[in-house]
Amino acid sequence: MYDIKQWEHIFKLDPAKTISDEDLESLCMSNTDAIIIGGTDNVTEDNVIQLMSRVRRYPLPLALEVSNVESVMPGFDFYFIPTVLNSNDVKFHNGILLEALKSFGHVIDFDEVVFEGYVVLNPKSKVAELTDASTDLSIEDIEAYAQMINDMYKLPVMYIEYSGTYGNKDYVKAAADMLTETQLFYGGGIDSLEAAREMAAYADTIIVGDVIYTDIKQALKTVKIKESHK
Ligand code: 1GP
Repeated sequence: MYDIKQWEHIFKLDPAKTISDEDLESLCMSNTDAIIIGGTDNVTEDNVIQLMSRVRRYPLPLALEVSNVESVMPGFDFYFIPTVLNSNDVKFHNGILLEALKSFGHVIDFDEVVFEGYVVLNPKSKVAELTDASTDLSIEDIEAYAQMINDMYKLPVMYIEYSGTYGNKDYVKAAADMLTETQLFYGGGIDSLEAAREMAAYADTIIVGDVIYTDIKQALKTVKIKESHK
């Protein structure tokens, strides 16, 4: 069984975007710890199943980050379930989840389910717009969210999400300093090894997305954070 706690680096693939076999192979054969399939827009049963079967040729853990109930399917090692704590819409806290549990609660293997406490911080990102997130947060807000996630909800993962833009490392550090049990994920705008190193100094796990589609070489270089840790 895979141990998520050990993961330092993850590539996140968007099923709505196109990737060549060659690029996919180089990502899967890099030293990354896992692949997540997930996106905000146009995630369908069709494009998820296609990408899943392509990634499954390679021997690394594969997770689905669930964005809608329609595109959930068996065959993944893990199911990452976001709850967006700074969303103003209860649907993105537990509303979608309630519907999903009513339909599928009896068949879910909860050993494969990882609940992620999201804090969305880029106001221009699709995820912030979709979830109506309050992104204008102070360091004190971040610390309180970290405490909420670590000490009260006791979620396994806190995800600081700057999707599409590089974040404020002081915020990532503030969260990291509060967490004692919860694993800290950081994602957003990592487009070089330097950026990856900077965030990996605070976050337990960094997530690299967009740059895969704009500069595959730089994307691959981000995996080198793992060498410097050992
Ligand atoms: C998106 O956190 C991930 O959900 C990664 O962000 O696409 O900006 O790399 P980027």
